[in-house]
Amino acid sequence: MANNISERNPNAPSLGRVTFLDGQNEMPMLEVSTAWSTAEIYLHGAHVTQFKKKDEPPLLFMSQCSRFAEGQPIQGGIPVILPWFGQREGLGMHGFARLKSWDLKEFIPAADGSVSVRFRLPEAPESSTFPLFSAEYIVTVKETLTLQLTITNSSSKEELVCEDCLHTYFAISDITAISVSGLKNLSYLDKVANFTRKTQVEDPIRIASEVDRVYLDTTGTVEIVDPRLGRRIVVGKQGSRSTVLWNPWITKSQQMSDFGDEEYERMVCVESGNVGPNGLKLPPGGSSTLTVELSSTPLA
Ligand code: TA6
Repeated sequence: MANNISERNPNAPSLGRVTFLDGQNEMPMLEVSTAWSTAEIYLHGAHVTQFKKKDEPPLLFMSQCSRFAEGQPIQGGIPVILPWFGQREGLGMHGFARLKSWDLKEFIPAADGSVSVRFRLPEAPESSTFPLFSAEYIVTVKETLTLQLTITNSSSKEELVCEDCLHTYFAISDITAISVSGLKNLSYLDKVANFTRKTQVEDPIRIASEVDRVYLDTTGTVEIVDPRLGRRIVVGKQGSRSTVLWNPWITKSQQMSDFGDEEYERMVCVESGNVGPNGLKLPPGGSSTLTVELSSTPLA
């Protein structure tokens, strides 16, 4: 194995590159380009806003109405949800990690042509309601996109009870044309029906109304089949026991100020994490790593 760039295999893919740019609203972002793909990552929330393979449409959905502002979540891409999922009384929606500017610790153009970028969540006053914890996030770009979110309980005496989720928005041709598989027979909490616990019977799943489901105790891979785009998106994961499937449909889309009224037609969220009954309980010094690998292949 070449131990440095000068000894690289001449047949290896070209080295990846990282470019620092001013993104929307002049917020700092990185553009990562490899032989296979490009990705965009904002320091705000360590938020991946785009991943696109050279011969495919973008993999991720970004709302045209998204805000890019301090203290506001970016709408679309891959929100990093930590240390809680969902609404918390007086604390807001989906934690504070996605609202902070993460510290860029290093980026590594590897000999295999991939690029890994490592971020660290800075100390935050909001975390005073939790035992001391640290979070690191590594984004690896190649022909796939791999995300690794590690949370560590830095407290010497308290248990850290928290939730984590990579809340990925996928770009699709039309919500009525796609199907989602990999969730058959699983138990889920139906947030559209007041969190009623149900069992997934339909497989593959078709979406024709608002869907907001937290599937429990599942470690499996989920696939999104999009015949009109001619592609299959595969969501693989490790260190995750919950999968969330969400589409806001018409009414909720109209109620979201940072989301277009018709944008529900071109997106679906398949989110991977540990939420609700699958939430994390880390002993002092304990850590948990949530890994998600996103890939896509042409439909045969
Ligand atoms: O994960 C689904 C969900 O919890 C929905 O209930 C809806 O509130 C959505 O997240 C909001 O996501 P956003 O990225 O707009 O914060």
